Amino acid sequence: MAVSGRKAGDDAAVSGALAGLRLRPGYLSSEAQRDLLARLRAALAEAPLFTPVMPRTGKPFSVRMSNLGPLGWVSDAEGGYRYQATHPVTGRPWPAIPDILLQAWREIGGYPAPPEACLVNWYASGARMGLHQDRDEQDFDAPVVSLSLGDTALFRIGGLRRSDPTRSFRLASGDAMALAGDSRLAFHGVDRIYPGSSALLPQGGRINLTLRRVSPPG
Ligand code: MD3
Ligand code: FE
Repeated sequence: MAVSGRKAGDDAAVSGALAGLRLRPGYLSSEAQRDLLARLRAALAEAPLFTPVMPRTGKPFSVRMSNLGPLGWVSDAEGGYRYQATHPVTGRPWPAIPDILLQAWREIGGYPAPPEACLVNWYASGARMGLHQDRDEQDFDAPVVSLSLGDTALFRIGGLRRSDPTRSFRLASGDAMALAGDSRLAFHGVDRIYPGSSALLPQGGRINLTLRRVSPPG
């Protein structure tokens, strides 16, 4: 297991689900982080952050989102969670995934087909993401590759059932993570953001990028 600091009391359900988790602290240099941020700002000018809402209830997420690539993840009260080729507000196609992210997918993901979607999550200091599974994709054999920018987050991951025990660790600016195998369907979420923990974003906050395959290759 690539996560260090395992404690007594971690049970088999959690360590099993974490078997496919690979954490790469400091994967992006400061220069690479600034370069990626500049590309993201340009992309977000074309595809502005939107506020997804939960299916049926219409309750808004505290995280704002956008996407890059041929497909993007969206959610609204009527249509629910889904991937689509266009921005829900502008109706335009999503901007391309920058090379630096495609390179991260190749280096960390180890999957023979390119990502189809890159979800951009933007957290203000009070934003969080409740425990959930990512199961809106048709290809669970492909990994999810995550990159973090800006303020540090407290990330939590459990097992394949919501009731399984969880463990938590921090994700800092420049950290990368690949989720494959059992970890691909593990429950996970973000409990909090640590304001002022990074100087990358002048206004504070955190950006998480997740590269995903939606459909099986071929
Ligand atoms: C574990 N994002 O976008 S990144 C998400 O920090 C999401 O914004 C969190 O959960 C964030 O769905 C966590 C790490 C991550 C991403 C995808 C996963 C962990 C995952 C998919 C399956 C299991
Ligand atoms: Fe998720």
